[in-house]
Amino acid sequence: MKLLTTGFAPFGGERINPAWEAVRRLPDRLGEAELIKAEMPTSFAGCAAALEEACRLWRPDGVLCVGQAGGRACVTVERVAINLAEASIPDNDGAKPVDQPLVPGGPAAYFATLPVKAMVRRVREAGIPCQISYTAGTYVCNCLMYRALHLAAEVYPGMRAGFIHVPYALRQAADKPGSTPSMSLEAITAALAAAIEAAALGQEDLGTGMGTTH
Ligand code: PCA
Repeated sequence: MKLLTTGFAPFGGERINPAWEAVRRLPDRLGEAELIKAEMPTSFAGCAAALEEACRLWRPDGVLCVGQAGGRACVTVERVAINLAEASIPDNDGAKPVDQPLVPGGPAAYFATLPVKAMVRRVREAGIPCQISYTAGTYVCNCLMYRALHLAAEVYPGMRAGFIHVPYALRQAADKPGSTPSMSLEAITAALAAAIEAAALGQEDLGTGMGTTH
């Protein structure tokens, strides 16, 4: 499986983005996956254009995008992307959309088409805390996940897509309040590797119940 794996540029005053730091540390081959790595601009418009260009160029069988979720304590595999751009801080191009659809007239939401539960289980088996998330937010990460799934739906049938959010790296949390959760880049990279190995098996997702009660 040719898997386009992306991470974002730093944003919001951070000096690094743990998503791209971990993605760029991954090997070029992982199990059944041949990885193509690309850094995405943290910009609503820019990431959509960069993703379209990368898909046109590489024709991947799958797309796994990775982003920073500062404040989350574990690795989270996203289940759903929504057709909404609503920013509380400007993106790296200064855009701050409010109540905007990402794709006017597009579906309200898309579910991830990578095997979310199998990925979560594999990351946990690697000894790293991991959960399913049912919201990728309304900022640039949700935008990229929605765009990838929309591109698959409209242009590249059969291309699977999904998204993983990762916590701050240790060094980002070092000068934040003591209760700020973080994870080592080594652990984040190992989590991505485990998730990719599961995704690259190309199987249907597990039938196990994993949801939340609130
Ligand atoms: N995280 C942001 C955008 C880029 C990133 O790494 C988000 O969760 O939307």
